[in-house]
Amino acid sequence: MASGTEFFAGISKIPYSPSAAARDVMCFKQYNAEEVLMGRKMEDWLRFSVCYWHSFCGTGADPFGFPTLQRPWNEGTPMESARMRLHAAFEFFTKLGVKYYTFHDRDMAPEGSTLQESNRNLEELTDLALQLQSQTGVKVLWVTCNLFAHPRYMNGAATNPDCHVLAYAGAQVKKGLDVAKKLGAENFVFWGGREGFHSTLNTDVAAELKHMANFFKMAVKYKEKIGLKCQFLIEPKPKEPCRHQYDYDAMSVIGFLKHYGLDRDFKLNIEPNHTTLAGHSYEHDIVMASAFGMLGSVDSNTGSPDLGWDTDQFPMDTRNTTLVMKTVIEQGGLQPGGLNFDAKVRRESTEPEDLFIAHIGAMDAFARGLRNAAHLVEEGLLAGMLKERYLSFSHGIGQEVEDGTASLEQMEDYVCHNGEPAATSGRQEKCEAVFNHYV
Ligand code: XUL
Ligand code: CO
Repeated sequence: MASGTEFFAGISKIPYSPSAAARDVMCFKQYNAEEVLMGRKMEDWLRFSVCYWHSFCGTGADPFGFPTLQRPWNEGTPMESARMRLHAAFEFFTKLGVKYYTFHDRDMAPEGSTLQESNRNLEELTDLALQLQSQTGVKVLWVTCNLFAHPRYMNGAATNPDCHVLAYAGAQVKKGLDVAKKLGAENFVFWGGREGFHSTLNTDVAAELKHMANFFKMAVKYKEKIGLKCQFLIEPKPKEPCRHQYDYDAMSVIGFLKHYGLDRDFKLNIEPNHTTLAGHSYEHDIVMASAFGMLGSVDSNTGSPDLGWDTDQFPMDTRNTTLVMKTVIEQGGLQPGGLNFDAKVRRESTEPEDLFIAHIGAMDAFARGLRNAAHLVEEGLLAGMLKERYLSFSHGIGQEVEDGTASLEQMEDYVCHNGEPAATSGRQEKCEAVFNHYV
């Protein structure tokens, strides 16, 4: 690396060793980037990405305790450490063999005391990022603006009651879009961290939602103006930090986008940890977003639903990864989105090696999920059972309901001629047993 420092000394490129022993965890046992499954390389189905904020800015600090993770790149002035962090991150990406990364503007470069200074910092750091990208071939899956950490955003960014704050957020997004273009980002994410409220008594909900929609319209317009070709994504989350978040879950965001005529300009970045916080099952929002043609990307992580807050753990459960990859295969892939590890090692996992082990384990869990899902989809047993369950819609009156041409009079006529419908088994346990065969 050009910085001259090797941050992960003693660790070389992670190999694929399918027959390695259980105790060998610094190798892939499932993820074989070049292997072709269902006509596509594993790396192209999975499109893994490492996130900058948890893995390179994270310190292990939590609301109850100080940093536990001693990272050599977090030393020096904010600009010095930003440069070191970038070198460390690219060393990590290349050793791990991941082709994409994601970042917030303020992870990449520190915020200055004015917008102009922040923009200069970001310009300098993204010059270096561009250089490292072309040296290594690593690309940006998505970039996003941090519109939630600075105190100015405490009452919201695009939904702030003060338009001065909204203007600051707009200026920040303008620069973020310029950076996305400069670095060739394939997507741009909006996560509405402070876009919500704590009390209905001090909040004009209708006004805030309209302002947020108009804010997104400004972003769409600027994207078109500068010829930025990336996909826009909104990431739903039901709570944390706000009590009520506007982008509660997939269906709330889809409803919002359709209401304001933005559904052609945005897709969704679904984070399963947020989905379970909304009280849904792990795969629920993946399936719902995909059903509407709106599943753009996945923040691959998991939570501890028994805790009820956002723990951003690495996704290691192969049942969950199989369910996600089943939907991804069924919709023909995630491109230009991918599987971004919005996940952090536990604050007790203090070794630099733990950062590798976490990513390797999660990549293997997804590779295993991909293998399982490909097998399941190729054999078509579940798809056949589903087809059979809805067979009555393939002919006669069912076909007319399907096409939207039927009337209530026809329904009445049909029942008068055919009487009571026969009971049919939903066969849930059979589906579960078949699914388990592949996991
Ligand atoms: C917060 C979260 C964010 C977004 C990007 O819960 O998931 O890190 O992914 O701002
Ligand atoms: Co996320």
